[in-house]
Amino acid sequence: MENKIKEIDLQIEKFKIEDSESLEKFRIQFLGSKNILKDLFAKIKNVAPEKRREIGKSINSLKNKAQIKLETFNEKISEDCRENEKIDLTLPGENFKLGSRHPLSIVNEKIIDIFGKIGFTVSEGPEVEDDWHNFTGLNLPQEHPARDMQDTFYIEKNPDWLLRTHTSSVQMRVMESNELPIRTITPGRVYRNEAISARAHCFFHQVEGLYIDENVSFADLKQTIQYFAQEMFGKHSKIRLRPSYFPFTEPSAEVDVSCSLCKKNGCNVCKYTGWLEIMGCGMIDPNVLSNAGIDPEKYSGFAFGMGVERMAMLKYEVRDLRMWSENDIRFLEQFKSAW
Ligand code: 2U9
Repeated sequence: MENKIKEIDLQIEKFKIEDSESLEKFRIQFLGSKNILKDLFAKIKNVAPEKRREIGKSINSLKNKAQIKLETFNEKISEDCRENEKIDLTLPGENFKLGSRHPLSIVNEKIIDIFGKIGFTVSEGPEVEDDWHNFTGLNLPQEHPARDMQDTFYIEKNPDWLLRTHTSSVQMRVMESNELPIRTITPGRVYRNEAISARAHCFFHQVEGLYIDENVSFADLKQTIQYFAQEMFGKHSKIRLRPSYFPFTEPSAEVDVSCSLCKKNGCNVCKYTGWLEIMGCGMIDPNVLSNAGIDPEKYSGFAFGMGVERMAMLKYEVRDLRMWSENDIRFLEQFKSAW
């Protein structure tokens, strides 16, 4: 047995490893599933009991020796391969996959840009709001039936807190803490407790606008919206205003823009009416101005609000609201170019 061990020890030492092929042969012979060391281990039972321990140790150290030799040559051979690898510096580089702006960000930025050109600043505020800024201050006291129009997520810990249902809450804060005149827009995410479907979601994005000064009139509102519609949908766009109701504006209106797809001839996007609804607007209710500490006798103002998803749907003809928030890369990749 001792002689056999010595013989294998010599074999391990003398084995010439020159390339990956001989390395593999070495591995199979000394460390593979049917290696010769296994035969030795199997024969231990024939050795005299007092010598078994020592013999076992010797076979184990043979195994270690083979393992170390294998690892050393493995490293050396991979290094040699790397050194021999020829790099062709004239080959074109690999393409990095470029990300793209989210379509809602593109539309949001376009809206901000359009209003920025006529002096509207951007204001932001908290998504978790208190009742005053989201409802009561905006002429929606407790039990007001219009509160039902917006299914609200309340914060369990404190019933006075909620997820804002519109960015009007930010406008409320701006009015409370800014000098007049005010000319600002509030882009942001809003939340409503709705079942998710192609036509409704539990969150979406709005841009609302506010202009307060002395002598601000409905004509100013109409002109501002016409400017916006023409910048957004093309300079030949026309607008029409339909009377409506919002608790925070009086009078109030809904705004339609002429359908740029069919040029008012009728198509399935505008449901053969020639018009597309784009936003709501109105003159700020005097109660809302007083609630924010602004004298409604001296000042007046207009406000408007639009959904960014709706604008993006009209621009890109996407019919399913869920697409905007699923982050499906195949969908998002289509919006590589800027506006
Ligand atoms: C203050 C006073 C008045 C904001 C307004 C609308 C009309 C409106 C909707 C459009 C689609 C919301 O995203 S939507 O569901 N908004 O129609 N919003 S007037 O009026 C304000 C805001 C703030 C202090």
